[in-house]
Amino acid sequence: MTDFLDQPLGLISFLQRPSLRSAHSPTAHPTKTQTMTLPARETILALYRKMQVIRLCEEQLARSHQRGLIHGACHTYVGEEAIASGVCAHLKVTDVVFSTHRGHGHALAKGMPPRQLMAELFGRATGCSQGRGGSMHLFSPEVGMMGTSGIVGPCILQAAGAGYSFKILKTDQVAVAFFGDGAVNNAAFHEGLNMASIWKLPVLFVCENNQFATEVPFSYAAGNPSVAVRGTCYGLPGIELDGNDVLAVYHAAGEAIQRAKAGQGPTLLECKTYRTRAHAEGMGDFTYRTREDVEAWKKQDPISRLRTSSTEQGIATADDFLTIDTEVQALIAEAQTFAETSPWPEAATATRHVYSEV
Ligand SMILES: Cc1ncc(C[n+]2csc(CCOP(=O)(O)OP(=O)(O)O)c2C)c(N)n1
Ligand SMILES: [Mg+2]
Repeated sequence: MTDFLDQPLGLISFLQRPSLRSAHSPTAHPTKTQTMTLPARETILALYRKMQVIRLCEEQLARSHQRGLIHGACHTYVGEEAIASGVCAHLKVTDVVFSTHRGHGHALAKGMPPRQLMAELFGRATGCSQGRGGSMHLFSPEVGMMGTSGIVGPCILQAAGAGYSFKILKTDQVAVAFFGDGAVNNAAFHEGLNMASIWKLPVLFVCENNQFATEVPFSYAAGNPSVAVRGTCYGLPGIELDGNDVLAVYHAAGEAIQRAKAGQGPTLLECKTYRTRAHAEGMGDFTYRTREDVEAWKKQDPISRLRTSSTEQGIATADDFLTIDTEVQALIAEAQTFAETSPWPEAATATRHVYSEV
């Protein structure tokens, strides 16, 4: 048999090689058993609401992409909402987030209004980057959203750099880097974690391990399937958790941010999750993973999981969730109308913001 490595990359069919398929089935994905105190009911409902804002916004963006309203790429965060929501719930407006190509959820969780996000993807002057950036250049320093990026990896170094300046300036701010499993074999990961560790910087490294980098399974790309253990290599805590459990993420992020702010240095969180839409809108999805895998992971949907566990435990009622759903639907509908009816940037201003204007 021809060795896999002898084949041109284009001929590789991952589905023919079971060992290259997703390493974690939704029923077998590891969850660190922790004793967690449940947050207050208001916090749980706020987490639910934030996840719904991200989900409904992303679904609306997917429809808009199909209608040709979006200019440039559109990578949705559907299925991964618990991570941004659980982490950002602890952040103040002065704390900062450095994001990825899949960053709509990070922007919304950090406080960007959906209308500003949608208008940006539609290329309108009312977008957060005045319609010049699109999905992968979402900037809103006013709310601590320091940018999405089409380049995999640098957000890790940028967050370490921000942490370094917070340490020098003796502020109580924290910097967060969100990144995918595709970033952890990039040099930025190793340099960033090591420097943050030796200088005990107030940084939180959040790996969103959705098990694929575009179509490449992490189980194929990584000699060691655990990202969390790599923290130990650099002398910082690495915690693996169920990234579809918003309360687990909220709990772990809360402790990590407390450590960072107390001067005890950075933490690495590996949040196991799964994206349930294609890598980017308009791309095919079933050459490297199966419909069955995706359907199985949809059953681990973080939003329905929170709704079910909260109603079962008597924390909230079906009516509470329905009220939130209705409010969020109205918010997203308003954002869509705002974005569609917003003006285009003036052509005469096309060269503004290219060079510094003093
Ligand atoms: C430095 C760099 N290398 C390659 C790419 C091409 N690329 C775009 S998205 C992507 C996959 C990233 O996977 P991951 O980090 O796991 O994020 P996910 O898409 O799964 O959320 C790659 C390799 C890039 N944008 N930047
Ligand atoms: Mg990935």
